[in-house]
Amino acid sequence: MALLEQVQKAFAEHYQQQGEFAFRAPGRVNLIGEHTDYNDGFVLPCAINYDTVVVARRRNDPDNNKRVRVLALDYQQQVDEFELNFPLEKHPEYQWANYVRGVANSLMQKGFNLVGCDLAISGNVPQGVGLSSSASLEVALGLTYSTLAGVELSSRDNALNGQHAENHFVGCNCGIMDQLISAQGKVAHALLIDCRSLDSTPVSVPTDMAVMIINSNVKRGLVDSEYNTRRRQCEEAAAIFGVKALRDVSWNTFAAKQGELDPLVAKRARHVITENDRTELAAKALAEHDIKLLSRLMAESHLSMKHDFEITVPAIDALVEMIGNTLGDTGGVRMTGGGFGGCVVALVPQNRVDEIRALVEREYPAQTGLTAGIFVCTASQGAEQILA
Ligand code: GAF
Repeated sequence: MALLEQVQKAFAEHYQQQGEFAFRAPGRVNLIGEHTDYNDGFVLPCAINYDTVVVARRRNDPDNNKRVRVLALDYQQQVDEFELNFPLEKHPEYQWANYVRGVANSLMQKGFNLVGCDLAISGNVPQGVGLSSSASLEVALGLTYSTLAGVELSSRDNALNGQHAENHFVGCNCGIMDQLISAQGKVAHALLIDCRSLDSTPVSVPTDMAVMIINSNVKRGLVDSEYNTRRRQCEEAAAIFGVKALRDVSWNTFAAKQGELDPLVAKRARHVITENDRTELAAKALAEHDIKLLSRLMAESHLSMKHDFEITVPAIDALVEMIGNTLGDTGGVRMTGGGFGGCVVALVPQNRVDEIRALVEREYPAQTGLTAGIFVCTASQGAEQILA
């Protein structure tokens, strides 16, 4: 059964009424530009054909019209209930509920007058593997709450609200990439996003190239603490250069002054500064179908994440090496997302997808004792209403 129908069915069974509205928002894969978003830099993600779906119904009992009830299909049908009174408190137990509360809380903080509702939520974005299931939930909820309240929320403001909820309510200091691509993704395109201006340029993904995502199935550990440490190191470097963010440091400036930085901080800064350059070049290469250049840039990006930013793990490195050696310059491969496990993204000629799949199925367990999950994705549309 399709995801929407499943959520509608669960909604009807649980609340004994049909849902009135439904919304979807996708996960994402980042082709290149890692840990650049919170440095005001460039990223090149695409939305993927895996979604979070929210089915909703406004409450029509006047005495209770600030009440929100939530059913989480992916968490053993757990439920949450709260009143839309600012400020909301965190759920004592369920982390998923903090996204639902956090998005509402951030909207109310901005003055939105939200209305009570019943919600049922489910998704097929793999969770906890760096494909932004949380951002897709935040963006789907932003669209749900604002539409139910009858207020305009631009895709950009929806993304910013999701990030605000994650930073200030859930407690993860993420950048804007994941929410923005989930809100603004475009079919068959990646977006080159300038994370300072938040302007984005669609770049078409060549039809003869497949976007493969290989989940290492390495349990991601220490993600939040390591992520926040990297952020601090980048801010420290920017302060030494006397700029707002590392986006403002050119390679020449960095090269001239790097000796003044703590060696570890210098490595972190070098990753961000070179990654920004690579990302702009990669967008151009993708647009011009220059796969050879793209292949080189993705390989360099991976090495920079491995040696300078130090966010890869051996199993991920093994995947990148085996796929990279086989693809040569006919495609590109690198780790994608925040790091410390998670997924690898590969741009693979359509006629080599089966070969790469067979390679990973054969070699990855032999080298690591792990089994990979393999998805062939299509670049998809950002968040939208799917039932009115
Ligand atoms: C995570 C964060 F949420 C993003 O904002 C981004 O920093 C990414 O890691 C690394 O590029 O997905």
